[in-house]
Amino acid sequence: MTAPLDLLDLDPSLTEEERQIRDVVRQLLDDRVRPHVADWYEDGRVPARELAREFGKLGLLGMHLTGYGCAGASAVAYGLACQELEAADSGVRSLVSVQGSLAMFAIWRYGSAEQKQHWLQSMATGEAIGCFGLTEPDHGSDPASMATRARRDGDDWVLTGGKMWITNAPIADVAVIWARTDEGVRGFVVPMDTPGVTAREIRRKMSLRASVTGEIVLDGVRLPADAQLPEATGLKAPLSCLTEARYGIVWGAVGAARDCLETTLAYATTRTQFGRPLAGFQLTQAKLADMAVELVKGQLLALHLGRLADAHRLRPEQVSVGKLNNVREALAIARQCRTILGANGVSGEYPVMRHANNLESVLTYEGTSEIHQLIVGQRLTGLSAFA
Ligand code: TGC
Ligand code: FAD
Repeated sequence: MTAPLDLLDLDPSLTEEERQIRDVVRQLLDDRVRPHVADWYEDGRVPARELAREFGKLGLLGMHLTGYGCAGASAVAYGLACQELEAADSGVRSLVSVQGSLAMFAIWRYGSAEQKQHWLQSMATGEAIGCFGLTEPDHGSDPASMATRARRDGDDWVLTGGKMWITNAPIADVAVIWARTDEGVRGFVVPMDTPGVTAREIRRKMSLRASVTGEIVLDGVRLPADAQLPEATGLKAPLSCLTEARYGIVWGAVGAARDCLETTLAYATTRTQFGRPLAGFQLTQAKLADMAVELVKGQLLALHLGRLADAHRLRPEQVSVGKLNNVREALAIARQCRTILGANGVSGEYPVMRHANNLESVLTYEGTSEIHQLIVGQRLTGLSAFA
């Protein structure tokens, strides 16, 4: 028997191993995250280090990478893990995405043997936390215009500038920082205790409150020559890291939507008005049916992209199709679910408005919806409409 929301029987099309990984991740989140996440969200505090160690023990950090203690899981297995993580909270999925798909991936793909040896094992266990600094206060969607500068001084590099909206920055041990040099954009592995580096937490977020976000100031930060990622030349390098993280979001967003819909189905079948369950009204059923259809379409899309990734055939603009559709639809589902819960929909006792608020960030980060529309538009027309 498949779950009622699995209208298309997708579950049996997963392998036994994929289902097992998903179920183990779901259990960890049921035990360690779900009972507390509403409080973390309300307080704007999350025990990120503790969680990272627990996720590390389960092999979730850099899960799709190989070597250095990483699990070497398939893209579909990693996606299923992201779906479960974001069903708990988008901020918890972000912790894992930024660590594994951005910071670790950048070092794993573009780093020297020494950089990999030094950082990857401890990042895989969650002992060391990483962050990824691309966005700046004045340059978000257009990282090619970044102002952070790295200049040579003898054999050293000196970095000056600032990064904004950086997930995990205030708690990170290491940052992958992207900066402009005379030769173009380059990446640097920057220990956060390097003199000249400061990180300040961004408070008063109304979204992703169970995630730590910060600003990084780089004030004449002197780094040895070997801090540079040797294989990263040009903007293509950070953009390729984004493709990794965006892929996880394709799956994660449907996790948040699924959690909203499961909550709402249970609520609508038990709450009565006018002498019958909310779920018995045709208008409610129309909403539930439309949302369930969008959910399975999103899951199908994620699975299709995952199978392409495992066949090494996934292209960045295909990831944009998934990120654009699944985040947009997940947010629509969260908002619609909220209406069915009535006043309870605005309460933190239910996860729905938390997911809706989180998805506002997810819609913006890793490329806004408009940026993904333009990426797809460029693929369709052959014309770039960015600038
Ligand atoms: P453009 O000329 O199009 O591209 C420059 C070079 O990069 C290549 N490329 C990619 N390669 C791999 N993956 C991708 N996704 C790629 N996109 C482009 C491209 O082929 C080209 O290569 P080459 O060999 O010709 O040099 O660059 P552009 O300056 O026109 O910019 C294109 C645009 C707008 C799509 C890009 O700048 C963009 O994606 N902007 C959005 C910025 C963004 O998404 N930032 C995210 C920051 S990290 C974050 O938000 C983390 S949130 C926390 C979490 O993940 O949970
Ligand atoms: P802008 O680029 O100023 O865009 C504002 C609006 O203008 C958007 O609607 C956008 O779509 C639109 N727009 C921009 N250009 C165009 C165009 N050419 N055509 C049409 N519309 C356009 N960044 C990191 O580097 N690392 C992180 O870890 C990270 N974590 C984040 C965590 C959170 C909670 C948030 C909210 C953001 C995070 N970001 C991170 C930053 C994120 O990637 C940026 O916010 C995002 O790329 C958008 O940039 P911006 O906010 O500067 O918006």
